[in-house]
Amino acid sequence: MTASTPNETTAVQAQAAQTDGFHLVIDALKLNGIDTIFGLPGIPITDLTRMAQTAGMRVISFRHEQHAGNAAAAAGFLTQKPGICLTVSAPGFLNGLTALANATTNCFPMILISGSSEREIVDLQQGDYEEMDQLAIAKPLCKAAFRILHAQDIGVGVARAIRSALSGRPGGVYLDMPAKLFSQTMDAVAGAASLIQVVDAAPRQIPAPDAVQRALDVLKSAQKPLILLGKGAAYAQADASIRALVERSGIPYLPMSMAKGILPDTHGQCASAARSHVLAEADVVLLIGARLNWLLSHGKGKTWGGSTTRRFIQIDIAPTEMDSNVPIAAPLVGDVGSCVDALLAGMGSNWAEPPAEWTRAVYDKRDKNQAKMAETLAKNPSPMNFQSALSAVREVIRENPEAILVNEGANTLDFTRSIVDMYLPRKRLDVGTWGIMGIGMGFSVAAAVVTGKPVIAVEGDSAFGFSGMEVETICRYHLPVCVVVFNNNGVYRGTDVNGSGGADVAPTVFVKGARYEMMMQAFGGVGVVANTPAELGAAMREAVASGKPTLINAIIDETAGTESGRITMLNPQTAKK
Ligand code: ADP
Ligand code: TZD
Repeated sequence: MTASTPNETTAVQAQAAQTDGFHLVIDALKLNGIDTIFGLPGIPITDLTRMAQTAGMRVISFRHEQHAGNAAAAAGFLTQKPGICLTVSAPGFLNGLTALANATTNCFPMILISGSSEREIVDLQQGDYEEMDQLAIAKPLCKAAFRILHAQDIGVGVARAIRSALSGRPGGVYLDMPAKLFSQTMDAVAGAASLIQVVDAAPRQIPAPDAVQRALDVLKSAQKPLILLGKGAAYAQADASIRALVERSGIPYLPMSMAKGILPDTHGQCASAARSHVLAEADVVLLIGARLNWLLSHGKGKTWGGSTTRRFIQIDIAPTEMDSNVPIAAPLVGDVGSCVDALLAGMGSNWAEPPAEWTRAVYDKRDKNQAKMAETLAKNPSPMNFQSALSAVREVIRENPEAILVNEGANTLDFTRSIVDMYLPRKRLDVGTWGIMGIGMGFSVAAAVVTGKPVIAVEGDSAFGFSGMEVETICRYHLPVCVVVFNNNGVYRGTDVNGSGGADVAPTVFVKGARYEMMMQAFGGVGVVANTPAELGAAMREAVASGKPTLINAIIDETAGTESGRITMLNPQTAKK
């Protein structure tokens, strides 16, 4: 064997010092503090998942891309870092797309990265494996969409995706990566230099001083003020400032579903149990990170007492949100933290509390409604109804305030939201702006992975079915998730009959007495049947204490549910009447 010449050595070193598309994607994500990928492998991204894991990233592999996408969205909401969902082309991409659109609708930051077929073949429609013009399809369904064709552009592409997901109103971003990109090679030093570490991805947006003064003037003039907190306020992680504003102003507040816990639901100024009263009566409403969409009856009509003189102050990072449904008297455009701090500074130390007549009326109403609710919760019917089952869940959450509650269904959602108090911010994840079913197991996996805290998923039996197969994922990663299925044998309830008298069951009815707990047992987890609140509470406590994946099949009276829960009026037949 002859010794190599210096020139040959340099050539070998140069060859060794190459990088490729796979590694540049991983390095770009890691450089930006992203350490987890939720996805599902296959051509052309299988090696990317392997290499990411080898490179020290957490790769959580799902059974269906929609749930990986939902996990990425929830991770984004919880951490203020875009959650990453990685899928294969066409069908995998489409499976992830629902989650991307849902994330965008909810203002959650996530990035869907999908492998795709070769441009040349797709554009000539020559029939490639899983051919689809994914970029064009994603564009109208997300906040931004980009395609990276060259390895040297990976740094820019990833940086643009991160900045688009996080800055301004957060949302979903699509990043298209044709198969060929991954195997492209380039000089490793040049590759490293091409990556971008995004500086200040979500810049603070300071509200204009005159807008702050206008907001304060409107708030000061109120006789019956109300503060309404939305999930934008929860996302903003300005918990201490929000609490200070609520307490210093002395104004009653109402949290939207995912804003529960920014202040504990047991706080003296919480008006949740007097919701109808405060919405109908308030003369000035300060919205903090909440849109006046269908969930708030568009800011008008019966829910709002038919009033046309009420004035709104709205804090939102998106200027175009203002006047989207009703006039906004005092728009306060900026990030929640900066806006709330500016209001606090402007309020000074001698801010007058709202008239006692108003606050007394609100808290009297609340206390009365809570007493009524306590009576209902104390009943112990057999089989359980939603309220009696939730009296057990309520206690377990009270004992474990750090647990994350995931919640979907119709009646299961509505009753849980109003019965189960939350004590800490960002502990409640649910169906959000669309009222979408199927977020359950994806959100649960993400919550467990990014927080390490116990997760309790309270699921309607129909809702659970959308993502039920992910119990295997939960078992595979040994996640501390306790799924409680409220089993009432169907969608909304289990008692509908086939109008034709035929042999098929009605469209809303499932197999009676289904053994959901066996699904968890099938993968090595714990499965329990609960027939009483005591059994349910005991099984939940055991699950939280052990941290073992658990599914509790909670048997609920099949006659207990209401069609569509509390949004029955949106059904065309009901709306017609
Ligand atoms: P909810 O359903 O709880 O009422 P929405 O999703 O309707 O809440 O509203 C959330 C709002 O919060 C959106 O309009 C969004 O633009 C806004 N938002 C999100 N993050 C921030 C932030 N950091 N600062 C200000 N507004 C924000
Ligand atoms: N598909 C999707 C993706 N989202 C939806 N919201 C629906 C269908 C319609 N839908 C609801 O709005 S709630 C619900 C469906 C199918 C399920 C209700 O039944 P459940 O809950 O068993 O989950 P309850 O507690 O028995 O009402």
